[in-house]
Amino acid sequence: MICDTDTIVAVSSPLGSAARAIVRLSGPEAVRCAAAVFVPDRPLGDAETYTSRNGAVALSSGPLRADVPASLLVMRGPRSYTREDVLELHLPGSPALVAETVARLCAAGARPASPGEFTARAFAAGRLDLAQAEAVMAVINAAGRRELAAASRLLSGELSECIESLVDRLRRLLARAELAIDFSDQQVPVLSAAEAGAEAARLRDEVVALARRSRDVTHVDGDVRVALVGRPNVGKSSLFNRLAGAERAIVTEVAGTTRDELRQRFTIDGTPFVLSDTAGLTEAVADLAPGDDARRRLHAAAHARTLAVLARSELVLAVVDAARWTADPSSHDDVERLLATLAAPTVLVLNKCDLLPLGSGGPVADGAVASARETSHGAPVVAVSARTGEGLDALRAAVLRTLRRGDLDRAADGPAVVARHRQCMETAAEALERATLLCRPGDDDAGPAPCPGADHGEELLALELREAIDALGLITGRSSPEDVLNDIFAGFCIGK
Ligand SMILES: Nc1nc2c(ncn2[C@@H]2O[C@H](COP(=O)(O)OP(=O)(O)OP(=O)(O)O)[C@@H](O)[C@H]2O)c(=O)[nH]1
Ligand SMILES: [Mg+2]
Repeated sequence: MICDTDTIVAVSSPLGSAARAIVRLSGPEAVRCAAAVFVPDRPLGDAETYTSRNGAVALSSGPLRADVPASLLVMRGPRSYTREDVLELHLPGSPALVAETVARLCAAGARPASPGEFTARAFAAGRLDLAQAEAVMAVINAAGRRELAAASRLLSGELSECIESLVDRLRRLLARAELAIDFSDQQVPVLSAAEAGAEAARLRDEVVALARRSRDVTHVDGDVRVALVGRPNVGKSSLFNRLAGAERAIVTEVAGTTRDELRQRFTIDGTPFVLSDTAGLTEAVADLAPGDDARRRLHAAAHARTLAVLARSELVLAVVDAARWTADPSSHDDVERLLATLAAPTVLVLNKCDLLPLGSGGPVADGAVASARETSHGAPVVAVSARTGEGLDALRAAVLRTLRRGDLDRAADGPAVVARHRQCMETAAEALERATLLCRPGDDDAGPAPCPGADHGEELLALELREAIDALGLITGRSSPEDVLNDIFAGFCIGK
């Protein structure tokens, strides 16, 4: 679809009867096709760009022939939306007249446009990047003034500029990593592990900060979306029921009970929220037996749904099991990684504190909170028990505080995004987190980390940097595969 160069036609105005309708053409044969149905008062051939012609659409040939007054707006490529010749026929909004006009344009050689095909051509011609193309749809669908303002900011290219500058820096770091690969058999210091690690960590933090400051254009006027995420069985559904004040989510001792997103509205001090319970995040997909494809697909699908919920959320409650947290410090690494890369502001929730000696107010819980703060990348930490209700008020207060802080950040200079963009930023942040870990000096027990300078260290670093570049490139469409593009444009209306 993206590369077609034939001439397309579609009705650009809403369906039904109206005072006027617009039929739009784009492509190399647009002028010739228009000339087959429209009789201008002056010749069309020499019409300059952004000029119009009055004239008439000849309704039918033969004795019933009637001319209907119409006008034609001419936008010559490359100074047009698609950078091709674009023509708009403005005519009385009679569905019968519009249908006959389109049929005759098709008979003259035009083809009916697919949804979003005009914008897809604008994208393919470099007129818009992908984020701006998505903004076009957001502008059309905006339901309120604030949504419209946010969509217009996305259309202005503000997000794309931020992304491009991050990609430039990533490319420079990648170039140095690749140089280090070329010189790896010689003692030439091209890139030290410390230097690469520090820049990768800076870039990771900037990507995450950008995502956290951003606002979903489709949701600026609605309730704030809060997601509960964490490993299976940590008590997400139990907390969901507590916060929502209803026994809606199924709670069992079996890990992996929740498979789908479950949503419920609730309020804290009059502020409305939509809370989402999600399937537990787990690495277990990789651990499943190779033959167990059905379970693997089930796990992968649940995992993907949780990631999609995360990308749409304005606040994340990352839940861990407090008993496991105190007993197994190696479980902290996962949480640290999650909190370093989440695109939304986060509250770290230590649940099941009733299982600790003396509950959520006791010294063991205090110790757990203190160690969690060290790992939480600045996110507030709250100790709770979904079973007894302890700490729930503190959790509600932390939710409000974190959102207010997030709101201030966003109000200052946050870019407008759609959920897909946040997901891409998260993928980039995860790759950069792995790049940062690669560059850390190895501890003696674990053996040397594969940092630059070690065997294949530069190759691994380059791999992660390329993944981050590709993930960010998906936002602007620089690295988007054809099927992703087709999916996005298929969500457009016909005629845009
Ligand atoms: N002691 C104690 N048990 C809890 C608490 N919260 C949840 N549980 C128990 O932990 C088990 C898992 O709880 P769920 O709420 O289903 O956990 P989940 O995180 O939603 O699990 P998945 O949907 O499988 O990912 C159940 O047996 C709960 O009764 C708590 O605060 N204290
Ligand atoms: Mg659950």
